[in-house]
Amino acid sequence: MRTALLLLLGLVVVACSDAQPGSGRKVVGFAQIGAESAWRTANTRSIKEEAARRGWDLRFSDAQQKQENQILALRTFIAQGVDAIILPPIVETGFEPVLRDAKAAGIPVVLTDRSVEVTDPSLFTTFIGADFVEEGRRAAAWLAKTTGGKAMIAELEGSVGAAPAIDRKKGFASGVAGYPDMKVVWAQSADFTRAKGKEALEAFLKTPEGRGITAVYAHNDDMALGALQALAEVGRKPGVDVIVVSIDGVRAAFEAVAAGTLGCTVECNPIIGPLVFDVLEKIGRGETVERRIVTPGGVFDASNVREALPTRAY
Ligand code: GYE
Repeated sequence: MRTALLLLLGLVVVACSDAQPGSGRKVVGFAQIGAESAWRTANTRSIKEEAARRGWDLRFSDAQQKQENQILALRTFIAQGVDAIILPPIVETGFEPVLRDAKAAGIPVVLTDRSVEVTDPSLFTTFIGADFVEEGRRAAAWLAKTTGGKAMIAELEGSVGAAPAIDRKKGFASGVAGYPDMKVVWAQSADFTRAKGKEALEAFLKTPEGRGITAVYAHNDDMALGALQALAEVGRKPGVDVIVVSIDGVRAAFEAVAAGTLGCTVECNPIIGPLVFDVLEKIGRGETVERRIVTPGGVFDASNVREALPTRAY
C-alpha cells in the first residue's frame, strides 16, 4: 500500500499545486507517453506552454513508454477530480476500463496525437491528431517518385500496437502496392527511438539480404537518424546508395535533408497546445466540439527544406 502510494506520488509531478480542483483555476491532467523522440519533447513543451499561457493548472505525468504507468496516472487524475484529461494513448487497446471510470466521474477526456480502440465512442470527447495512414501514403509516393518505382526497402516500425506504427505501415503498404518493383524486404519495431533504430538496422545491414537494400522507410525521424548512422557505419552512403524517408519533420531531420543524407520527411505537427486548449475551453463552456480534428502537415525534401529550416520551431 505504502509503496503504491509512493509510486503514485512519484509518477504525478504536480506542476502548480496552488490550484485545487474546484478552487476557480481549471485543472487538467496530462498523461504523456514519454520522451522517446524529438517530436514527443516538442509536444510536451507545446502543451505545457499553452497551459501556462492560459492560466490552467497542468498536472503532468511521464509514463516512460509504459501503458501501465499511463493508466496509473489516469487513475490518479480521476481520484484528484481534475476538470479534464489530455491523453495520447501509447497503444490503441486496453484503455476502455479506465476511460469508463473517467466518464463515470464526469471527467472529459481529450485524445491527442494517437487514438484508441473502444467499443463505446462516448468514452472520449474528441481526437486531435494527424492522419497517420495518409502520412504513410505520402512517404511511399515520394519514394516511388524518387526511385522510379524500384526499391528494396527496410522498414523501421514504431512502438508495437501504437496507432502511428499501425497506420503508417498500412498507408505505406497501400502506397507501394501499385509498384511491383517496390518491395518491403524486412520490417522491425525500433520503438520510435534513435538508438533502437540504429541498432536494429545495423544488425540487418550485416546480413546478405540487408546488403541488398536500396531504401529505408522509418515511421519517425529519430529512427531514421539512427538508420543514417547505421548506414554510415557499414560503409553505405545514405542519399546515394540508400534512400531514406521518414515522418515527423523535426529540425534534425530537416538538417539531414539539407545535408543530403535524409531524402524526405513527411511533416506531423507536434505543436498542438493552442488547439488542445481551445477545445478544453469549449468543453468547459459546455459547447460541442468536433469528434475528430485532423492536424495538417507538409512534405519536405531537397526542393523545399532550405527555406523552411531557419524558422523551424521543433
Ligand atoms: O511520430 C514519434 C513519436 O505519436 C505521432 O510518436 C506520434 C509519434 C511520432 O514518438 O516521433
